[in-house]
Amino acid sequence: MKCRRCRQPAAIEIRRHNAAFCPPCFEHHCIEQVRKAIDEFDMVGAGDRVLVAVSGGKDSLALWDMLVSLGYDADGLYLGLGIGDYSSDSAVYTRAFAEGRGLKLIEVDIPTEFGFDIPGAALVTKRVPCSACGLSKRHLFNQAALEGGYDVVATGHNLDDEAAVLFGNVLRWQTDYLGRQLPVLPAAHGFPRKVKPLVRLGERETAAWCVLRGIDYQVEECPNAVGNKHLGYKEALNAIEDASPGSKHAFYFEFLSKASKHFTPQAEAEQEGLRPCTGCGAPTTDQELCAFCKLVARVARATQAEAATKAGKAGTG
Ligand code: Q46
Ligand code: ZN
Repeated sequence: MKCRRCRQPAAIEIRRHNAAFCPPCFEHHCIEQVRKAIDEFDMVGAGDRVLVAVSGGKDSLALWDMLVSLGYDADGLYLGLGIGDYSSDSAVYTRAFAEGRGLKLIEVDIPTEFGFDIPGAALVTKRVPCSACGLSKRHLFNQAALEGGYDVVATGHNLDDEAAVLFGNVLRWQTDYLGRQLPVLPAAHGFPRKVKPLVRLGERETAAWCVLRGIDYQVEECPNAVGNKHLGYKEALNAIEDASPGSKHAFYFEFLSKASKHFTPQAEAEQEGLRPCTGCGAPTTDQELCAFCKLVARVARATQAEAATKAGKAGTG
């Protein structure tokens, strides 16, 4: 197989594009896909400061690397979730990447700063860990961006992720989610702009990018991802993609061009009722405290109650 661009021997085949590339032309292909996504959806303007949400995995580190390669002013934000070895190892990969390239990394450690970890929050709320995790990430990404004066928060969601989320939302016709499933959410109501510049790249491509660029990344999945619906949807779509290359791209991009506009009015209406949280000032549709402040208060109450029970037992024992 020959490289589509230079006719040298190819190293990676991208069936979706009916193309194969040698290593240097593959890097060019990835950068062009990111450039195209940014231009097509007006993701980042001239002079914008970008905060990249980095997890230590292949997608977010590849994204940070690509944005810097494209000349953007991009710093990283790492959230310590307190998920055992997975979190401590992810932090090591993220710091090594930033230090090795002289990039600025902001770290927010949830256990240190807010007194809980994601597994603990899941126990208290009696919900799956991803619920407290997603809520905390959204809140803390917004907060860090606003505090640091960033215009844009960029996340490493790739085509496989977005197609799988779309698949799940369509299976249940979750119209509120469908209205917000866009590669760009504009800045509004005190939220920074949110962008997903990797929507034109699949996860095989981001993994290959990391290998070619010598980026060491966290290969392990979060233990809480094992067996979740999202992975099941990815597998189902992979089977369809194998039989019919290009299906994922068509599913997601045709949704954006033909269907998403039917769902955005509902999502926009929900944004109208926003007011500042009485605890932290973040915009919220809830009464008084935002969902994150409620979570912090709830975990603190549970921890105090547990401590009081223990002290009581020690006193009577
Ligand atoms: S949401 Fe869930 Fe992820 Fe958080 S708890 Fe792990 S799997 S890290 S993308
Ligand atoms: Zn709040």
